[in-house]
Amino acid sequence: MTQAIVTDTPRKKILLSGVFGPFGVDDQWGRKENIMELFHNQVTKAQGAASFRFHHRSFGLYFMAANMKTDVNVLDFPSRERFIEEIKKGYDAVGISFITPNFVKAREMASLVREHCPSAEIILGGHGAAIEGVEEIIECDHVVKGEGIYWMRKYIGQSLLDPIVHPALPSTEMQRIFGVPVPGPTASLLVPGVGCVNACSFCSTSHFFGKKYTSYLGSGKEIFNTCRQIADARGTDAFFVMDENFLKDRERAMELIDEMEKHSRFFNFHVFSSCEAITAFGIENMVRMGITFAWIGFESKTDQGAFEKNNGIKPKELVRQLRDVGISVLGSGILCMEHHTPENIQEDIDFMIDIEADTVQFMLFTPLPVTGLYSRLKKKGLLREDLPFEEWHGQKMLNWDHHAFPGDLAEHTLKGAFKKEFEVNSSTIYRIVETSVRGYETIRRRASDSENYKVRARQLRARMLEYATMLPVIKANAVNDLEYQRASDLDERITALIGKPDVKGRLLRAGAMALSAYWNLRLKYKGDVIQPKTIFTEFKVADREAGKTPLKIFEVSEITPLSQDLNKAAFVAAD
Ligand code: B12
Ligand code: SF4
Repeated sequence: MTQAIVTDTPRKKILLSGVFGPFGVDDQWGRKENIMELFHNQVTKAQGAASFRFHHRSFGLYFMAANMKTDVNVLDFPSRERFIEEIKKGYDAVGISFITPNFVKAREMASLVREHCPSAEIILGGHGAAIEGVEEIIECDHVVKGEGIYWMRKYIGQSLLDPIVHPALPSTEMQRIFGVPVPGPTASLLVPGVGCVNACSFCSTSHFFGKKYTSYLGSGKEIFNTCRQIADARGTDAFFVMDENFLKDRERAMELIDEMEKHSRFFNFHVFSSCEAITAFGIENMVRMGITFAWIGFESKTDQGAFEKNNGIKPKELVRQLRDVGISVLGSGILCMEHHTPENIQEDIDFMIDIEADTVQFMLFTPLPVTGLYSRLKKKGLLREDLPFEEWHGQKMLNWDHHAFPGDLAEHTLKGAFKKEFEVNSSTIYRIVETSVRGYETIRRRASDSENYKVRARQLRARMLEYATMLPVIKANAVNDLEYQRASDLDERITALIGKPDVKGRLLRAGAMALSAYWNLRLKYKGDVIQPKTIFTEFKVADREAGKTPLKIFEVSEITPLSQDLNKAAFVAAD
């Protein structure tokens, strides 16, 4: 049954909020390890001043708001006081989006709603909603375990068959390396869909979305049209693709390439994808698609056969091939898995270092609610249910009893892994400059192959020039002699390719040096915590009808068989 649902329900006024800050500090609500930053939290955290400092909005909130025909306000990164001030204005419903480690914050917010806005219904959503029995331990009226747009549409009485709209959003708010802002508008966000069918046992996102993929943009054509509109609105052709396994749908990805080539519009994409999907899609196609960054879960030495997605893959070779064509790789590894002991874990750490990715994420093996791993360890009685949820973030403690890693051994092992990876492979920014040089060297030789390759060579040259500005800063802050030497050699290699920096290039380098000196002082005297700014966005129906929206939004989906299926799924999920 896929007919539209339209009711005469009066419009509701809704607040959608993320949890309150401050973030990344030890207080009654959170922990210092739980930083609201991707790289500094779990990737480049040991790299000192060279760590990437990026803030990302709570994207799901804007997606839901943009797709609802009712007045919705989005409150992102509020303080507790700002949240109270907002709910005192009065709402029919307050949606709280949270993840497991932010459980206590969500519980506090729900009780604040009951106190200051008692007439509002409380809706819990996001990955924290998967916590077993959450409805009993947090005051609430609804818990949404899974996809949110369709649930919200049903809640407000909106037709589920309305086209999906995609807001034009920056993928990052703040983007600095060594205190130097990355120039130009940040890449735009693109959300083609949520979930992944691979269902790796530890994976929260796959399990949360029912081990299936729910597509918002069902075809390559829809993706292309969305990209074109967003790129024109935001003035950048680069996209950060928030999709767990973007290349898995090969047909859709190939159609996107065709569209780009047909219209001579060549976007760049940062993607998440698994080894098996990358191999099936092919590196040549990744170049044609304009992929500049790939996040790949290698997890553990593949010859242990722990993950089907990595069967038969040679990780080191794959990474080398990708970097040789200018695609930076973030390799992800899991530490303190069941087979790990203090004696054998170094082998897996060294494996992740040896693949020579641009950067590495190390995460502790963390069973999170709703995953297969969680059920299995719970059944075995190994889950540490006494450990407060604030600690369930995978960057300090294990939330299960691993007899080989008692006390703080897991934390030490994790710290040691990040430190060694940095010292052996140098800073991530150095490696990213190197990848752009390697890519330019390869692709420029193929520039005459097609218009696509010609554009890709030009893009790589521009990227190389932009990143090369950082080389003096990298040298001045090198972690060891090896990094200093590597950065000096790379600078010479760039000079040999395109000559010495011109006046503008020299000025940019001097500017970067000054900013990095300031950043080092800031770190020394004020510490490294940076809080994201509060963002309040009003999505009003009247504004939308008058053609005014706080963010540009685009109707992107046609009613395809895929979205029909999705509607069926949404009926089931919402009932
Ligand atoms: C972007 C991101 C971040 C950003 C956070 C941005 C922000 N402002 O919150 C950064 C990089 C800072 C970050 C940090 C962390 N993250 Co994070 N992050 C993600 C990521 C990659 C994408 C989330 C996203 O935008 N998805 C796209 C949108 C459209 O989907 P969505 O958010 O899930 O929203 C949909 C539904 O969930 C639902 N929904 C969401 N909220 C609500 C609210 C209501 C009311 C309703 C009805 C529905 C609803 O509807 C939406 C549309 O369908 C996910 C993985 C993933 N691919 O989803 C991990 C993920 C959410 N992060 C996770 C974790 C654990 C963390 C960290 C602890 C770091 C870490 N150790 O991994 C820190 C914690 C930071 C903090 N202090 O809170 C886990 C959560 C696990 C869990 N079960 O709770 C995830 C799932 C990754 C994983 N490990 O599997 N993260
Ligand atoms: S391939 Fe990646 S996104 Fe998909 S289930 Fe496995 S870990 Fe999750």
